[in-house]
Amino acid sequence: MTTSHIDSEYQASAIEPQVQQDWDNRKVFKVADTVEGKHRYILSMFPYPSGKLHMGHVRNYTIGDVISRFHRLKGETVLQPMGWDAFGLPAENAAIAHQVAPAKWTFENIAYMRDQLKKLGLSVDWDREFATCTPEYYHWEQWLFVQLYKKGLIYRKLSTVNWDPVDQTVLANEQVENGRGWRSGALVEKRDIPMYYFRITDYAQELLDDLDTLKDGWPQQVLTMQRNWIGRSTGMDITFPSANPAIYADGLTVYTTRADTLMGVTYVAVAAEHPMALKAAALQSEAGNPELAAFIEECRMGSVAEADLATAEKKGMATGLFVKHPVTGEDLPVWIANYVLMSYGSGAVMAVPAHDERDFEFANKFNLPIKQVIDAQGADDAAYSATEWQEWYGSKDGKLVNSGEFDGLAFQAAYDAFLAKLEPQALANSKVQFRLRDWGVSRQRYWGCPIPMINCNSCGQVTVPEDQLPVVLPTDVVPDGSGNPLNKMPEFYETKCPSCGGDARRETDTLDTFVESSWYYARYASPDFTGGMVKPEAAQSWLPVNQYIGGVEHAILHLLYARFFHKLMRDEGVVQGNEPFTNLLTQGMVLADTFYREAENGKKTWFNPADIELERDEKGRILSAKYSGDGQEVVIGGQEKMSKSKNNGIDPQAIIDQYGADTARVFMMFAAPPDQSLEWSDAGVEGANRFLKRVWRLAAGFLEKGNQATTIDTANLSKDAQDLRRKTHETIQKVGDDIERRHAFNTAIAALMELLNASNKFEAKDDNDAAVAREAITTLLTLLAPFAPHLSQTLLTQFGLELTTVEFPQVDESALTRNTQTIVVQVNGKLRGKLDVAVDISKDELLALAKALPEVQQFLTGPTKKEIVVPNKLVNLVV
Ligand code: ANZ
Ligand code: ZN
Repeated sequence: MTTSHIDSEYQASAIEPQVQQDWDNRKVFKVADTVEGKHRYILSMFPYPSGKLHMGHVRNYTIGDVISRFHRLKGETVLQPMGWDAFGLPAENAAIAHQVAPAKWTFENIAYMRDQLKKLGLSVDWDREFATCTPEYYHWEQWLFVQLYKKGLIYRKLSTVNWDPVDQTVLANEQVENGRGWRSGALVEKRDIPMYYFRITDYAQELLDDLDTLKDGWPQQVLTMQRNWIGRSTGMDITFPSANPAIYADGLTVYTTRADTLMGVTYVAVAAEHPMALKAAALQSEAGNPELAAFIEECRMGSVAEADLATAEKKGMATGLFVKHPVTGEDLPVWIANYVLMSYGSGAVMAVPAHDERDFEFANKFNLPIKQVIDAQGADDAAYSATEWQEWYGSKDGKLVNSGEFDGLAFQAAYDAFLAKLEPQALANSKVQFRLRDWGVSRQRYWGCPIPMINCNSCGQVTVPEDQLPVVLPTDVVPDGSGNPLNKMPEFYETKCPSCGGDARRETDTLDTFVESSWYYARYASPDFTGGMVKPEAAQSWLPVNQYIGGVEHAILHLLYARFFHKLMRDEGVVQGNEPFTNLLTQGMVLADTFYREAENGKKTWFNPADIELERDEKGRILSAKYSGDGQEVVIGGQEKMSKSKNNGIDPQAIIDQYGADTARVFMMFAAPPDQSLEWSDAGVEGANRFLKRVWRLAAGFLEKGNQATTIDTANLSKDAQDLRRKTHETIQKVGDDIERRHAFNTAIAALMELLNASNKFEAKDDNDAAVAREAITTLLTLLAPFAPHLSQTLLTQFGLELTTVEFPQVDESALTRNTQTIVVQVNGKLRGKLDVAVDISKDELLALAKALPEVQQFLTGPTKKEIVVPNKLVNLVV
């Protein structure tokens, strides 16, 4: 059965290209758009074509590949696709830096990275590959946009952006550094421009509720992050009637989750953009007081990020207007405060400085009254202080005080009582509020999916007719950084209004790139389909994704948007089911050592681990580190996430070139459980490589001997052969469970290492033994295949097995049971001998054998007085 001679030593560089070529030639990982029988869809988050692979990619794609290959061994049809998240800002930045069109840059990167991915040995159906920047893909994104716009699920409204007045361009938040444009250095301004929004808030409740259906398949932590982001809160809208109806007729409505503190309100605060603030500013400006208007402008210029607002220094100004307390009728001043967001609730808060930390800080700063209305119960009888904030002031546990008729009520009773009093006067109603905001998708950028809208002076916004889709993005454009180049291309924007036929202007904004990554998983089911987003039979066959794998940095936005899109597509009749990803695995970070030198001025220079020579003691502990460039010492900075800023990224290509993909894969899977941080270690990589070399030698050594026996006569196995068989079948059981149920790839590999050791120790003395050894080795190679597929395939071929058709081995239950056992024989409690006997031996037989042992007989000086048998363990003869 041995088909050809193989090298006695493992040579990854010799076998990996051959095996990969074989997969390509035979298209062994190709699947059809429709499938019958057991099947599974495994997806690792697709990469952005940044230039080259990093270790995070390698880890992500290896995990997905191990799971895919495992299920293929189990006889299932597995879809594992790969593609490119190809629109986005880095391509435009590269264009500006190197005068190259984003399309060209992107496709060159894709070509390079595709080659790298292939070298990793992924079992991907490459015929399904696509890049999201192609019209064939974004055509259907535009189609969906049009449907949603017509349904009212997309709308247009003014919103504030960062504007760089020198580059004449909109900046993303991360392009603003200390209030200045990252390229021009100009002071950034705020501008209001029209943007398109997806009405994701319409789905807020469903997005929240359906998290419950994912509780067995998703990490708890990710579910919590999604829940918090959606941020459902229940509270009350309370209206404070105007005290100056001549100036401002409507009252002021606030949203509160602490209606119980109503009697403690000492002022109300509105956001700078609130109509009441604007009204007051206009009035004062007319009267020759421009301060309020100036203050509003100052607030508008500040950061729009919510996190910044919460921690920023409290700023405020009185509007000069008043409202009436809805219960007492008392006049309360209306302030503008920078901690109130226009986009949450009603853009106004009832301030209760005694029980809310932000109000407390604000009241102290501006000398506003503070009135305690909740007692200090549960706070060790500590007294309330009007000058120092205590954590428990914000607590809901306590009874009302200083609240007149409401005194003594607890939270819920107080809520009910205020509602009962104010609702009949139309001054209050219960309200459910979500933190989630509608999703603004317009980007004033070139390298993105064109928004399929036309602006007509007479008709307003008109959708591009479906038969004119896709709106194709021109690809031969090199942006220069001064605004969106599409705005300078009449050949792109000049068009006719589909509605009135008059001259009109095509929308030049493009979509947020999160839109492309929100539905790519569905497109993979039928990537070439020209009749819609997904072919119905393909969606039916492959969706939802059974196992999704990716970084925890996508735990909130990407996953939320993809979940939202699945529901949008479902409601459009494109897909079925409510959720796109049944199971989610979030992989941990890849860490590596950091090394640096610190200059006099404290500035650190970081050295790449590849350029560092380590000196170790005999136990392998690092004594010192030297930069190979100058032989001088550097400081050891400890393990950190691989990043450009710490210069501690290790290039996967270098590892693959030196050791091969199988070593890189085995190291990554062995070094840590997939959801934990993985510490890069050269020693670990070498260890993985040694393991594979030993597997190779074991197999090559066996083949060398040329024994062809395959039939195991289980009734006549030596003790050693029985032990090896038991180990083989225990390993099958453990590896299967570790991969499938626990995703504990590291312990699966550890079990394979044990099987290797047991096989190495075993010496075959006859054909039966050789058949047992063959079984152990082919099992080892098969179980190793998900991790080291090139090595496995190459060696299995030598055993007459074909990896792409071989099946995951069956556990032989009978091999797991121990047939023989070792029994200790004592005389008068002292160990005198040992017996290997069948497990089902009778008591009489065992005693007879024990007494017959020569090393025992010499101590049996007379007839035995007592004969003690502890089953499966020992015999004690007392004389
Ligand atoms: C009075 C009060 C007293 C409040 C107290 C809190 C504690 P969540 O739970 O996140 O929904 N709020 C309402 N609208 C706001 C806005 N536009 N900008 C900033 N803050 C706003 O938060 C609801 C609470 O946040 C509300 O309850 C309100 O302050 C504040 F001891 O009302 B509370
Ligand atoms: Zn028109």
